[in-house]
Amino acid sequence: MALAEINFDGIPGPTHNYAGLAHGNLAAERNATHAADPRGAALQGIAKMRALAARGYAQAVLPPHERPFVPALRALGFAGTDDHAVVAAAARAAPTLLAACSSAAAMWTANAATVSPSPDTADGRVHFTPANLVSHFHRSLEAPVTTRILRAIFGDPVRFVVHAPLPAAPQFGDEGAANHTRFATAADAPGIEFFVHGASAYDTSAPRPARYPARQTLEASAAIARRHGLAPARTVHAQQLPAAIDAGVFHNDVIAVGSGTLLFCHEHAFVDQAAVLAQLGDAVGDAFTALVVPAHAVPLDVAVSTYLFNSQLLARADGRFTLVAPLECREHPATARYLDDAVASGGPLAEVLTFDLRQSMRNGGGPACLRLRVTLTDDERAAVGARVFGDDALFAALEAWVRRHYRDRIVAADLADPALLDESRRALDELTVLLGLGAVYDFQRDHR
Ligand code: SUG
Repeated sequence: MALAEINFDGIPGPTHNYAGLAHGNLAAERNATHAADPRGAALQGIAKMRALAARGYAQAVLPPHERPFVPALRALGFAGTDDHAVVAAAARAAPTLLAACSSAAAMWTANAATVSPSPDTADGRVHFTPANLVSHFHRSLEAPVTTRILRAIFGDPVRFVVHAPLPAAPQFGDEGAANHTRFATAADAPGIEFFVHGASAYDTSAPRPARYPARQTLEASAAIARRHGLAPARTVHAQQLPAAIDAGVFHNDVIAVGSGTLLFCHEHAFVDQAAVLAQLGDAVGDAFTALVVPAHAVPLDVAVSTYLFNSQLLARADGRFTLVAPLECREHPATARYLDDAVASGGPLAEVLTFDLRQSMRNGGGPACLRLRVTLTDDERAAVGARVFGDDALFAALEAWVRRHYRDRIVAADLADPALLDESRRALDELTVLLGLGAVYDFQRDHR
């Protein structure tokens, strides 16, 4: 049964804005007062999908979430005769909470879930654990809706299990596939699943960052490996270097990316890095290759500002990889030089494609943040009922949909505009029909 990786990219939502909500995410903190362009954000994301699909890489989409999220505002005590009045009450009393409930952060689908393909799991089904994202309130709102959306797409219980998110407590902080990598020696071989945590919740003797939060715990990663039925011999856990988290590496995918038998990472990615690489080598086998970038070539702060490692590694027929990187990597001399040399050396990187994803990048989201990798057999793919797989017709329909509904400028004050709530709901209502998803949003369920 042929197994193929499908990239499920998030579509930036109609309320995309910069609110400085993510502590330790330097780009998001720096751009807090910038005006955002939701239309541009969505079109940049679709352009990346379109280009990769045109090169033959399987592409699918995950929809934005409903924002502003009125149920959360009501839960926080903002009341009113209708939803507009609730938004107005929040805008008056607590604009920061309105911004948190208006964030389009669900676009970063690398944080939607951790996915274990069927060859890796004890029961032979594809397992999904939606991330609880408890480290930030604005992101924690995503978990129940992501669960609902994944269940709408992967509804066949014979082939798929969409678990509930882990318990919503800091001890089980889980940020999904951004801290998870799957290696495999051949397309159909069982994978080696590599989980990276920021800290252990209970082992207080282990090192931890001093300045910024460690978002993923060892206990969360271990619970996911257990519930997905992964073989311990094919599961590796590692800890992120606390100094890297304190330098702005808030997820492992800001400092490492892996695929097939290749790991591309910075020299300051993991605690006891030599031991981690040796363990991966043992688990993956002789073909395992670590392409480790030294700090003298790309200092940690440059890795964070360019998002060199927040790239996609796409397998090629010749066994090498295409690196899909942010445009910022071409613009910085250190990363541009590193990539030119890497390609010229004839090593595992055959080609580098860069994309302008600046709207997302300003909130700390690069190419890899915007996609969730789901590896499926042909039968599993055929069992997906929703129309989420990308082809020219779908991309054209999505672009037209974005141009019809999205604004090209949003600043903090716009979040209070009652028309934005209506526009956003109209857009999402239409999208669920376009994607064949059914009523996945609260506003569709409450008002029908
Ligand atoms: O959780 N930014 C997101 C970016 C997530 C990037 N994802 C991966 N690395 N996989 C975050 O920090 C900023 C929102 C704001 O400030 O408006 C934000 O949530």
